[in-house]
Amino acid sequence: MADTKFVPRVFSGIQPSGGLTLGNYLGAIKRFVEMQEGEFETIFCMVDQHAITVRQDPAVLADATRELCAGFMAAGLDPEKSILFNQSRVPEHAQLAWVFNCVARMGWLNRMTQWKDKAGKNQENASVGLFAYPCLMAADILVYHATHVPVGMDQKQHLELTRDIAAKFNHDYGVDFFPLTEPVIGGAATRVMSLRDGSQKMSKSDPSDMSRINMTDDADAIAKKIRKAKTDADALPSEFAGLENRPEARNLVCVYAALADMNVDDAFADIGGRGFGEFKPMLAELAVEKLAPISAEMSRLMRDPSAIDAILAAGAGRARDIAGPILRDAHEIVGFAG
Ligand code: AQP
Repeated sequence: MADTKFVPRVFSGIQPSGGLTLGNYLGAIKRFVEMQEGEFETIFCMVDQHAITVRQDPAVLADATRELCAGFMAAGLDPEKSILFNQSRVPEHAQLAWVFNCVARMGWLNRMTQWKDKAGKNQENASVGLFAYPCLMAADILVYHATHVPVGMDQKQHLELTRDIAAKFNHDYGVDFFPLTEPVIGGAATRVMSLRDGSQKMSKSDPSDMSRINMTDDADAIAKKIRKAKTDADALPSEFAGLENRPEARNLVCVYAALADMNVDDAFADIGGRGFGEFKPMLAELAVEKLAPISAEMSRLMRDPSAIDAILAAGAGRARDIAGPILRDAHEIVGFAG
């Protein structure tokens, strides 16, 4: 049986369902890099099987996967330190997901807000994969016995479901086999909002490009999007508490603090009391300073797609070395012969 003492291990993933956004960077990738430098074994995945739960253009998906890998590395993930790979290369994820489809209950999945948001009023026409997405996500995590998962706030509910699935599996089969994985949600920008609507999450699949900052945007595009970002007429208050009921202003302040590696209260020493005519150029300058080197490195890496493919293939091999024995043990617990 696999070791059930659970070595400290981080898993997280991002879908290659479009270009990376500032939300993905601040909510997830920046945290991945911090955890890579900590005491954890770190595994980061381009979750291409999640991406096809909604329609993807096959001509675009493979390159989007490579670009995501380039984004990971450009932001500081090192394939020598972290395992980087794409999900479809490691069949153990889908195999364990089937077991979890049989553990999770329909009612649990029906309550997922991402399912409700993405399926909308047209649930009959949504894919079965979109509905079962959280079971595959639980398998992504638990097939490595991952103990910690860094994510943005929007994924908190799916992480809770992952714990419910692990607990029910352990209970139903009378084992202590899967860990109850801890979500790691932190930093000043755990939920980066759309630049056009402070009530909506910044998202790669938002039809409006002006709603988001893409990791591949150049300095002019970043400055323009911040200049045109929706705000209100008032100057910034002197402390964070004064931003209640001002979602767009609050969002820009959180982005500023996260980019500056400050907590929001400290950020007010720089920006408190300023009008948007002053604050927006400060934010644009900081965003360009932090994001331009990442974007330039992504472009450089993307010039050699076969090198990225080699990194993904090597990462998949290392991932399978961990996932294979855990899946075999899970199958044995379930009672599969052979
Ligand atoms: N706006 C955000 N603020 C903070 N964190 C965010 N994340 C995504 N958007 C924000 C975090 O990024 C990780 C990867 O997310 P994903 O690509 O797997 O799926 P998602 O959350 O559905 O991201 P998008 O951009 O909204 O993709 P689409 O539009 O394809 O659905 C997660 O850790 C997430 O929390």
